[in-house]
Amino acid sequence: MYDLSGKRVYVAGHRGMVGGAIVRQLESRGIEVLTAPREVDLREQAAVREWFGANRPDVVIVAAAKVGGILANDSYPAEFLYDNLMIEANLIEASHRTDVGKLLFLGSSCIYPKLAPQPIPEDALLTGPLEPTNEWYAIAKIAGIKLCQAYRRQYGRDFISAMPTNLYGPGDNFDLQSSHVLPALIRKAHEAKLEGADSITIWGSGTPRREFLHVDDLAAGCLFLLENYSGEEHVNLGSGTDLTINELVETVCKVVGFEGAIERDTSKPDGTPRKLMDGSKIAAMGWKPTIGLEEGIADAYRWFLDNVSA
Ligand code: GFB
Repeated sequence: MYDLSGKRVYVAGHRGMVGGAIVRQLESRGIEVLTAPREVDLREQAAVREWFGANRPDVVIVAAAKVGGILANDSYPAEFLYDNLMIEANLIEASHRTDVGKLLFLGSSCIYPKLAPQPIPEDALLTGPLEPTNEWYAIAKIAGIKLCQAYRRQYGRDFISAMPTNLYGPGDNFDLQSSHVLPALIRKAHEAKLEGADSITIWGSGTPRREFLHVDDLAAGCLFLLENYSGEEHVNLGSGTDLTINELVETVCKVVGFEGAIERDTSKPDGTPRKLMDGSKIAAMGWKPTIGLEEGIADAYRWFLDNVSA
């Protein structure tokens, strides 16, 4: 439907895990990638307008966001709401002004109600209250979906949205305070193994269920949607399988080679009880992920060893 070859693609957020994976995949296909230097603060409307005016991309991928795990979301509600609103509003509006031919906005599975039906279909959006630990981020991401829809309706812009599930992989944030669960577990298990510790401590009860997608699968799904989808409704991007945090801990410990005990700090939040997305919409278009969880964790662990713990 939309051929990316020969297009100049601006990846906003190229320094992050998601943007980095998308850049790798575009470059491997020989597609020209544009990135903005660090000095262009995407929260500043004038700076964003100026960069778009000077660079005029054909395609825009909105992978720039203030992101973090459950504790970061809960601790910094102002930045998670304000920064994300500003970043997406500036990028989407500047794309409209400069006649960008196609835009992909990336959201998050936390846009859905806390107690949404499982697996969560796209039309569960705005049918119930959000999970309180991340409602600030979720509200910003819902606004981004709506901005894409509004510019599509009013101006006929080909702006689409994808909602990824919990992501992990090379380039992830391994800081124990601000990271998501998977990189945190890799770090905890690795350091405990090196120190010969008897146990690691995980947050919450371990019973919440989560779905994980390797970031290279996500990047492939994003390019697939850019080329094959044009519609108002956002599209779920997941792996199709979930597991409990306790099961995830077992898998991470197996990959890392840590055999000690697991302690639970129940003063930390569990968050939403389950978050498995219904991937049938993108599956019907002909896309599916290819990286299994254990294989994907081994890849993320290799990246951690080479880039973080080294
Ligand atoms: O990945 P995570 O931080 O975020 O936590 P969410 C997932 C689950 O893992 C929660 C548990 O039940 C945590 O309590 N957990 C166990 C840990 N040990 C740890 C640990 O050491 N670190 C962390 N971080 N968690 C995020 C949202 O929710 O999901 C974001 O806050 C975003 O907005 C993202 O949507 C995809 O899956 O709960």
